Amino acid sequence: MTDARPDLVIYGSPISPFVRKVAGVCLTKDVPYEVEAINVFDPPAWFRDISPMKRIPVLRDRSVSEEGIAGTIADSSAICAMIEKKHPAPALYPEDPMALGEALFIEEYADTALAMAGGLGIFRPIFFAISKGEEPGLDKARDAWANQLPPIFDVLEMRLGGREFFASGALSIADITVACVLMQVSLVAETPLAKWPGLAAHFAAMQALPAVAQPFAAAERIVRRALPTPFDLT
Ligand SMILES: N[C@@H](CCC(=O)N[C@@H](CS)C(=O)NCC(=O)O)C(=O)O
Repeated sequence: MTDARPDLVIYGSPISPFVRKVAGVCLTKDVPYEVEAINVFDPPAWFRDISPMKRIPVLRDRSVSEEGIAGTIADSSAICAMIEKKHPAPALYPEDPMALGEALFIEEYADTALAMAGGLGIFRPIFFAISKGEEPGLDKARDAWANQLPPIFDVLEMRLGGREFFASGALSIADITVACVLMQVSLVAETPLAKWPGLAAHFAAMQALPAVAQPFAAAERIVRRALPTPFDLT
């Protein structure tokens, strides 16, 4: 009897933009994976061993080990780089050294600055409050939309420079990451980007990619149960 389970397991939840980023990379490369649900705020003891910073996602490659720390990688960026090495086509990391550096910088910028403003500034104050039966933190979210995100959008707009992709003229880890992290805002609020036309076009194109749309749809199904309509933060 053959084992039909995929080698790759993503521990986490599609509500995490970093889980969706890893899923997006797998889908782009047509690599089978499954998501095993972990509540990161109350994880089982074994999960703490494989996630030293108590964060999702963690990847397990069952072809390496089915249990323990062996075969696991914490952090979405490390995970995506590992998947690229194991499944090189289509390449999501530019060959050219400078373009590679640019793509990795945009990935990091989205993972930190954009995730901080959009995730901690907007998604959490709204969704976490609603999930607990509390009033959504709309003042905090409106402040993040009005003050924290515009300078970040300015940077992304400038780096795109009217191009279709952030680096090397092709889809890369940078594009997938920006889209997945920005879509965290879309889960709970409208994301009007008219002031940043290049970013708006990029965002629309990325949202239309099945590899980005499919994990987002899984998150949306969960979020819409508690929040049927995203808020207008303007
Ligand atoms: N740099 C990490 C960030 C992961 C991260 O922050 N994940 C969030 C969920 S979106 C988390 O696990 N948060 C747990 C917590 O805040 O306690 C990565 O890219 O994987």
